Amino acid sequence: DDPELLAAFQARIDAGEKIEPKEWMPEAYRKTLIRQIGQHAHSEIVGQLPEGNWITRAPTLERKAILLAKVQDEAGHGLYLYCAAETLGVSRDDLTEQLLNGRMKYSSIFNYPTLTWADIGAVGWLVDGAAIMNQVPLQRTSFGPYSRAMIRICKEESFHQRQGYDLMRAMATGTAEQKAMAQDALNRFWYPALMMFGPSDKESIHSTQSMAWRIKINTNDELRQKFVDQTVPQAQYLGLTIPDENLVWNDEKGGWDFSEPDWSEFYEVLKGNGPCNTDRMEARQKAWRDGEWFREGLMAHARKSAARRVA
Ligand code: FAQ
Repeated sequence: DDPELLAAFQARIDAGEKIEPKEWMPEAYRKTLIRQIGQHAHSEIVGQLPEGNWITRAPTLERKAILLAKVQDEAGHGLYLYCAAETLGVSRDDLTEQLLNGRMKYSSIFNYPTLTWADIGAVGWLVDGAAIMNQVPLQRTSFGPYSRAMIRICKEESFHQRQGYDLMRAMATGTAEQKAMAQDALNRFWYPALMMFGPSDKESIHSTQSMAWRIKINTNDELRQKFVDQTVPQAQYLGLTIPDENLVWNDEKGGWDFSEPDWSEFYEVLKGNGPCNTDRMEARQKAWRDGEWFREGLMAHARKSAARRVA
């Protein structure tokens, strides 16, 4: 890339301007955005699976309607994000193919199973809670279409987080058995939720460049710390215990000290060796195969309508 163009581009970023799809951008900026937005879109789509698993078994009609609406919202988020990625010159089919052949990732968190109904509460409270912590700053990301998608997504995401917390509250104030289920869900989801923010800053390969381009606004560790600080009092209010013996308030930094997740587990999950990686990919492969006749039908219909307009 021409150094003058690069300098002018960086100056626009530093001035807080939004970059729009048809404007000049460095190839590496475009590639980073496709990677991040694409992964984010795939996460929303794959993220429907752990919760979809409980729609038929929700304990009341009200909880079922809420869960159904939430899972539908996630599909919508995936679609906004695929549209944002498409403005960078990549097609949705291409992105889907890259997910299905393992060249693109989705969030590690969705490779963990939802074993009990309390897990649905833990997903809303912790997984959506972590997602919002990461996505609120992304509303100010430098690429216009991504930033606008984030504004809409964050509104829905905060409803998701609250429904999760409300479900946990119902469980935690229920029978002793229900409270134990809530605690067990917290125990299993705590560290995987911390991993959602990505590796520690020392290990994060993309952070420095992505922050210089304002694709990312905060480092992985900054957001993880904010998430812990927000979540500890919420757990205390529920009367649940965060599964970390090293959790202690640090007056000096004005935040909680906490244990790092087991990073070797994180990298194993990324390599495809998490508890549900195979199931999740098989479910997506099947959905793609099962949808083939429908995609073909839509294309045939589009061709016919176009021909009719010409005639
Ligand atoms: N899982 O250098 P960094 C949701 C990869 S929320 C898998 O730090 P970066 C809502 C990373 O891609 C979840 N891979 O990377 C919902 C890179 O590998 P690569 C989705 C991860 O990009 C709730 C390598 O590790 N949210 O879906 C993870 O600067 C409930 C090195 O890492 C977003 O995607 C991980 N957790 O920072 C839906 C938010 N962490 O690509 C349904 C947007 C890192 O070179 C139900 N994304 N890696 O092969 C971001 O903010 C960033 O991409 C980070 C990672 C922070 C995730």
